[in-house]
Amino acid sequence: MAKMFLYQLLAFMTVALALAHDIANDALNKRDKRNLLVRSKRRWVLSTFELTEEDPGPFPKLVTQMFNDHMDMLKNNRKFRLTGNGVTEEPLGLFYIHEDGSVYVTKSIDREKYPLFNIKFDILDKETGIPVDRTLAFDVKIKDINDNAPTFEETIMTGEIPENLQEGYLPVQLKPTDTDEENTVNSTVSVKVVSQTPAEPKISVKYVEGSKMNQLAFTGCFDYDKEKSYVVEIEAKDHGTPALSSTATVILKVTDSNTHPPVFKNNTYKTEIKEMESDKEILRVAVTDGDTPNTPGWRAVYTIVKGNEDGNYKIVTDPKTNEGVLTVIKGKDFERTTLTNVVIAVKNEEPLFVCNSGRAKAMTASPITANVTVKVIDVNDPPVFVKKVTDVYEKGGNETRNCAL
Ligand SMILES: *[C@@H]1O[C@H](CO)[C@@H](O)[C@H](O)[C@H]1NC(C)=O
Ligand SMILES: *[C@@H]1O[C@H](CO)[C@@H](O)[C@H](O)[C@H]1NC(C)=O
Ligand SMILES: *[C@@H]1O[C@H](CO)[C@@H](O)[C@H](O)[C@H]1NC(C)=O
Ligand SMILES: CC(=O)N[C@H]1CO[C@H](CO)[C@@H](O)[C@@H]1O
Repeated sequence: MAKMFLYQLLAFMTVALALAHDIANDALNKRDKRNLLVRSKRRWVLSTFELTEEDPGPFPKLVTQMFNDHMDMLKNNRKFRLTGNGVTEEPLGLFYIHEDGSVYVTKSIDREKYPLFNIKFDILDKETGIPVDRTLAFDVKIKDINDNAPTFEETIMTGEIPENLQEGYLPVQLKPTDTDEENTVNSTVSVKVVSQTPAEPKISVKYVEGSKMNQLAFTGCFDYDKEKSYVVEIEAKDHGTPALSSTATVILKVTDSNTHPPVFKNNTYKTEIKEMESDKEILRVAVTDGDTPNTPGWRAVYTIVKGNEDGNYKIVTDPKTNEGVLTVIKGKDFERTTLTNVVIAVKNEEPLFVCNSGRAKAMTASPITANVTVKVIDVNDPPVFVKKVTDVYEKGGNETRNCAL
């Protein structure tokens, strides 16, 4: 095959030369033609030879036999020379040529390190060392075998997942790589979960369309109160024969979400205010919450849902104690009210999350309320009124009385 190609090539070269130098050629002898060829900068790739990587030998091993029509005239005054990758360039001395034109390889080659060698080939005058023909070249392509297992970027990966994560993807991307030849079965990798502890919710590997990437996914819901951490063993396996594989461990840490609503310590409270009193704290209400303290699922948000139609009160959260602080902001008139029922409600900053038979649901739960009875105490003789003495005359009468209202 290589031999035939070379003959065709030489024929072509001769034609090309004849066209380029048709006038000069008549005057040139064969030797001059050869010099012309040598001077040319152009190189010809004769052919590509294939060697399989990690060949066990024995070495040296014959790669190919070089032919040249000048060989017939050699009469032992010519010699061959190889230069280039694997000969005079790294890795040195991998290939050599015997004086009969046979090219040998001296040891096994790792394709993942050296996938291709470009080697130049000259015929020299044995005495002067001057090339007697133009430089030719050939490639040695190293054929892949499945000698690399796919590997994950890290053998131990960690991820944090909020307890209230809706089923679907987990924030763990899996990007295994396989250094065997691209776009072949030897570097095509499948990823799967081989084990997980605890077993629920079920964790799997899902291919993300478009991103050409695998990601962990799950069905069901996590429960921080039951399990706070998961250990997932994953495997990457290539499609070679036999297939090679490797594993990695993913540790998932579950973080608490709002799965417990706040509950008032008391359902009813009593408090009092003095008539017309304002900007005064009148009650503190406390809640208990099963979620992790100082998280949005634990922090309470209080509101007044009833009894504040006139805007007399406000309720805020004490950031230190998580208590609800009820304050009267506008004095109440005794004439109108003596007992008020104020209904306060509480929820958490984060919506309540409930998992019903393995299905996550963000709940809009009915508000949790408590009743506060506010008693407005009548304050006698407020100083402002003492001064305001008014004369009142009895209609139709001639008697004058002083009345303090
Ligand atoms: C994959 O590797 C095997 C040897 O393990 C080899 O025979 C085969 O040619 C390679 N496949 C491809 C497509 O390179
Ligand atoms: C609050 O008072 C209302 C009547 O005004 C009553 O129906 C409700 O049960 C009370 N709530 C609590 C928590 O005591
Ligand atoms: C809450 O209720 C308990 C009894 O359940 C009682 O001892 C306590 O005084 C009450 N606190 C308030 C602020 O009403
Ligand atoms: C001016 C006037 O009408 N005076 C009368 C006030 O009332 C007394 C009785 O309570 C009468 O005797 C006065 O004549």
